[in-house]
Amino acid sequence: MRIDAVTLFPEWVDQLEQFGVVGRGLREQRLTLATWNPRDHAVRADRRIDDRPYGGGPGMVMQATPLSTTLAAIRRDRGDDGAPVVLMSPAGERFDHAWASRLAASPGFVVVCGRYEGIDQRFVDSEVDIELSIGDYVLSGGELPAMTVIDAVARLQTGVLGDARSAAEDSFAVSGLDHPHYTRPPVIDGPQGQVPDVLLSGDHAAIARWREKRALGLTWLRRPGLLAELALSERQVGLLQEFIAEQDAD
Ligand code: 58G
Repeated sequence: MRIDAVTLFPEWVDQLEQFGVVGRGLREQRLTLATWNPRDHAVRADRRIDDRPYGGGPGMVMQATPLSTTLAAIRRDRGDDGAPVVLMSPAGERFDHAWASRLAASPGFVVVCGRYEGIDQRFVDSEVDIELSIGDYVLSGGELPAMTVIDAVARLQTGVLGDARSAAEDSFAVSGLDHPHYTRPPVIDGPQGQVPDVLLSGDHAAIARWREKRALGLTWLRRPGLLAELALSERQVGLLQEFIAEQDAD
């Protein structure tokens, strides 16, 4: 998969290459990330790509032309593969696991990071295919949202997750939230210091059952709306009923 990012801070977005599973995916060439600075396509001699808003008001607006010229260069480089242009914006559709899966299954995308008060709407109208938001808050630029999307999509690429764990088994796809995790030591001082016995039992079927029950239970407790959207099997409904009965007993 190839991802192109349009940003006034390419060195920042390029940092993704250095860390974690995204960095590994990039280094092992399952993933290509190219950054593009619209300043390199500025029309003005001073390399500025912002101007004052028509109609007045505070702040500056990103000009359409340097962004369109940057996109044209990206399309030439990608060879017109029909990759969608994504704009990170608080006005966008909520970015969620379904969006991450959809983008992970595509040959890639171009993500545009806005700055200032916004982008000339004519660029949005003529060039942007999808507007995405990572949540209901405004940030000073689209870079952190874009890096969030890139991370979520990159870790779903085959080979980026550990071999033992496919994207299809990943949290949200099957049972909503993930089950709790434990590692050594087996006992830490305090009332909740014991690792649940089943995880030390070596009984893999019992462990899988416990994990799925806890995952469903946590989703029921914390994210009932998400639970309602899952197509639970009869077996999963049974596990959840067991979890609820155990909760009521406590
Ligand atoms: C229109 C208006 C286009 C995304 C503003 C672009 C971006 C939060 C999110 C902008 C963002 C989010 C200006 C700065 C958007 C730009 C950018 N803040 N919730 N800030 O995903």
